[in-house]
Amino acid sequence: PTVVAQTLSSYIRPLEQTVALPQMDFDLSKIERITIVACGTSFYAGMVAKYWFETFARVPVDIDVASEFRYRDPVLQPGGLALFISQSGETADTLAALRHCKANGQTIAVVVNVPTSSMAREADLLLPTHAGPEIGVASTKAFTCQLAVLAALAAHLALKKGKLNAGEEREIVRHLIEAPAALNAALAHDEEISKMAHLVAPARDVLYLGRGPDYPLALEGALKLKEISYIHAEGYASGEMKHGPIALIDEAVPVIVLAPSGPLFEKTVSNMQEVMARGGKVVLISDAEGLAEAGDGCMATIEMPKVHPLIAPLVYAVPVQLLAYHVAVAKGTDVDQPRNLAKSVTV
Ligand code: F1P
Repeated sequence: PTVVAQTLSSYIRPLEQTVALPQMDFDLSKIERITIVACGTSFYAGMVAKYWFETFARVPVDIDVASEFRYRDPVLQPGGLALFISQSGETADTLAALRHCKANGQTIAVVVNVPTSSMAREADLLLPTHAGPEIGVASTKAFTCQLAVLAALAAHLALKKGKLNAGEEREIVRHLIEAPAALNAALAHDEEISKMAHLVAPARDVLYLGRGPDYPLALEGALKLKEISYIHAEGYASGEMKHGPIALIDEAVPVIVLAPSGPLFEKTVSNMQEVMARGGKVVLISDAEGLAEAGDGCMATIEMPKVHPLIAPLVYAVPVQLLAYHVAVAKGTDVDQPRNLAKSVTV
C-alpha cells in the first residue's frame, strides 16, 4: 500500500483529482495505436492495461511477450506508441524490442522501477514506478505499482483523446486514490491465507481462472506459484476451461477462481460450477457479495474488499501473491531466491 501510494502521488494531483504525467515532447492525443511489450509479471500488467486503454481511450492495443515480438514483423504505423513495462529495465528481450520499435519510428514509453536503467534512458516518456527495490527475485510490489501507473496513463490518454470528460477523469482518480486503503484491507487476510496454504501445498498441479481483467491476474497467480513453490500451475481465461483444460480437473487439482462481483461474475461462477461438478476443489476469491452468492461448496474462500472494477486488479494481486508465498513457506522453498531464476534476465 505504501509504495502504491507513493507511486500514485507522482501521477495524481489529489486536490484537483486529475492525472499529471511527466513532461513529454509529443502529443498524446495523436496516438492511434499502442504496442505493449514485456516479459513475465510485467507482461501481465500490460495485459490488464490493454483492457483499460481500449475501454477508456478507445485506442487499439497490440500486445506480445518480448521473446516472441522479435519473431514478428509487426505493422508499426507512424504515430504509434510502443509501451515497455519492466521492473528492472534491463530484461534483454524487452530492451531488444524497445530498440526495434525506436528504429521503426515509434514513440517509446517505459514503465520501469529502476530509473537509471537502460530502458529508462532510452524512453521518450519515462513513467517510473516507485516500488523501491524488490527484495526477492520474483516481482510482487512492482506489479501493483505498474498497474497504478498504467491506470493513470489510460485515464490521461482517454482525456486527451476526448473519450473522458473532466468529471469522469475525476471519478477514475478518486477510485485510484482509494487503492492503497483497499490493498491494506486485502493484506488483512494474510493470516487466513496462510492457514489455507496447506490445502494447496500438497498439489502437483494448480489451475487459476479469471475473466476479463482478472484473466491476467490468474496468469500472475499461476506464475508466482510456479516461481516460488515449484508447483506446476496454469492460468486460464475461465471461458477457455471447456476448450480443453477441463479434462485436467479432478479432486487432486485445486482451482483458484478470481471473481469480484460485477458484470463478469455470473459467467465466471458458471465456469466454476462446471469445475465443481467434476469434483474440482475450488478456492473462490471474491468480495462479500460474491462469496454470499457463490461461496457454498468451495474448498475455501478468500474475501476481498468490494472495490471499483478499475482497482480490482491491484487488489486481487494481493491474495494470489500471498497464497504463492504461504504455499512456498509451507513447502520450505526459498521465496526470495528461487532456483533457476535471475533478478533480471539479461541474456
Ligand atoms: C521480468 C521477469 C519478472 C519475473 C522474474 C523474471 O522482469 O519475467 O516478471 O518475476 O523475476 O523476470 P522485468 O522485465 O519486469 O524486470
